[in-house]
Amino acid sequence: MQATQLNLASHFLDRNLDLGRSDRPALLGPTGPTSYADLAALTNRIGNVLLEFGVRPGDRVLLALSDGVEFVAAWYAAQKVGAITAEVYTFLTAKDYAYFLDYTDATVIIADSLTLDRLREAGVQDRTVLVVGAGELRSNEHDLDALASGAESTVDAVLRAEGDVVLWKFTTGSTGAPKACPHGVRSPLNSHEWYARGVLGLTEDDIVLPVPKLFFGYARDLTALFPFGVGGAGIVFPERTTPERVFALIARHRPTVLVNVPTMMAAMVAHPLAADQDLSCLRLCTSAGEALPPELHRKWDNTFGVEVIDGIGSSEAYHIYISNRPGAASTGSIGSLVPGYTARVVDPDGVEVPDGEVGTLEITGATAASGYVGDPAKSATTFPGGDTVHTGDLVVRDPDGEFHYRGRADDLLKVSGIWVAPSEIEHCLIGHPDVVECAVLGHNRDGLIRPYAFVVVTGEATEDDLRRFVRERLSPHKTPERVVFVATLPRTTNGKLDRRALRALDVS
Ligand code: 3SK
Repeated sequence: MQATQLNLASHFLDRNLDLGRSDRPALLGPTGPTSYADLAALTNRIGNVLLEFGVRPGDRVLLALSDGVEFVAAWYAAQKVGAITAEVYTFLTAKDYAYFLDYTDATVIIADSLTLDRLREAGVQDRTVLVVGAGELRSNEHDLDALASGAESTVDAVLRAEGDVVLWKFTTGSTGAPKACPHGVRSPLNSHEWYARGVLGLTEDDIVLPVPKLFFGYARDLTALFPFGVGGAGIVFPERTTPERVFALIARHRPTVLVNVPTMMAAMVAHPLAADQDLSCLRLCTSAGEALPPELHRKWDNTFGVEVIDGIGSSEAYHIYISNRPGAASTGSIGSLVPGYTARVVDPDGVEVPDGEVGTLEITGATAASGYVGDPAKSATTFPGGDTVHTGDLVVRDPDGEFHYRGRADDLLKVSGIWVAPSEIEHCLIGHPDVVECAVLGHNRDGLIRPYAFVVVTGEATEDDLRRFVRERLSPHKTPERVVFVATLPRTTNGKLDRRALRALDVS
């Protein structure tokens, strides 16, 4: 779908009022449902507040806000007045916030009592801060709830043209500072059509529960954009996501779609009350953000019996571009191309490799970002042009068009002169009944690279047990030289493994 002049708030939110869905729930939150009419009115009120504080088309509005109705309304409000939205995690340090403030150059920040102190420490005195649930405020800070309740409930939508940037999606920064991928209206529109409707088959009967918080585009779109595009509903909750909370939210709201990540799937499966849960309301559970080890997939199937739709996406390509299909999901495969995308699997010289061989995935489609904000050198390698994204992901494509994930190209280890994908060792280890999570890194010992495994276990398994387990299943050079037991694996804010932090652990 090609957009000409369009506003995302009109398209995804307001259109529901014209279609007779005013009273239907758009969001289900801690205090009950919020109808499309109420959400649209709150959006307009906040839009008027943003205009009052001088927000103009193309200005960045930074959301450092807990999940809730206000998050969604503030996001659409910024869209409605033509601003560019950017969202950040609510548990960042002041230093991280300083980075994002500087990088986005946002003049208006929307915060809440959770983030305000750290934003102050980061230095927001020269910017306008609109605070949800305000306490005591400084001269540049304003009570958003009070201002919005006194504002008009209608506001004109600013139409955005095809080349206009309307939102920034941040990369996770597991290998460097987070970078923003700028997107125009076509990215959410096409992704909604191709993935949400085309692959997941979202309808107005769907209720979506996200495991990641809404600052992560994977969750935000699947909770507060894509369901709205069909008149469905999303669930919002401000607390951190835990297995207990996911179980409680499922029991309370009876969602039909669970937007999940492998780490939470592992925690849910390992939970002592897993077998008591009634997940029969779920028609599917998406998995993305990280590779889903086949053994974890099997444990999930055996425990919950809810079909997992594993897929792969990125902020660079906007959302998910390869996915399994409901009713035909397979274990050990990330699925096939989402309609609308084409792919090449290439060697280091950019030459296509035959099906069945490992290569780096290049994905092409009309949801690609235009580059990274402020990083022309990295943009040139990741975005070679023509709506193509060089993903850096290693995959194998089968002759039938199914893709298999083989890890990140820059994670490969050369052990005893042979290339080893850490994911192969990880997938083997997760098959051990005591292993809940694991990650494998290359450790430089006297100039030689050796695989080291970091594991989270529930049972009594020893280092020797786990090394033996791998040795009995994989070739000898893949046996981890050390198995390090950790309480948790370090994660980026988006829940992906933080390899930099893992590398920094003292394993002597
Ligand atoms: O995995 C990701 O990074 C991602 C980013 C944006 C949208 C969807 C996904 C899975």
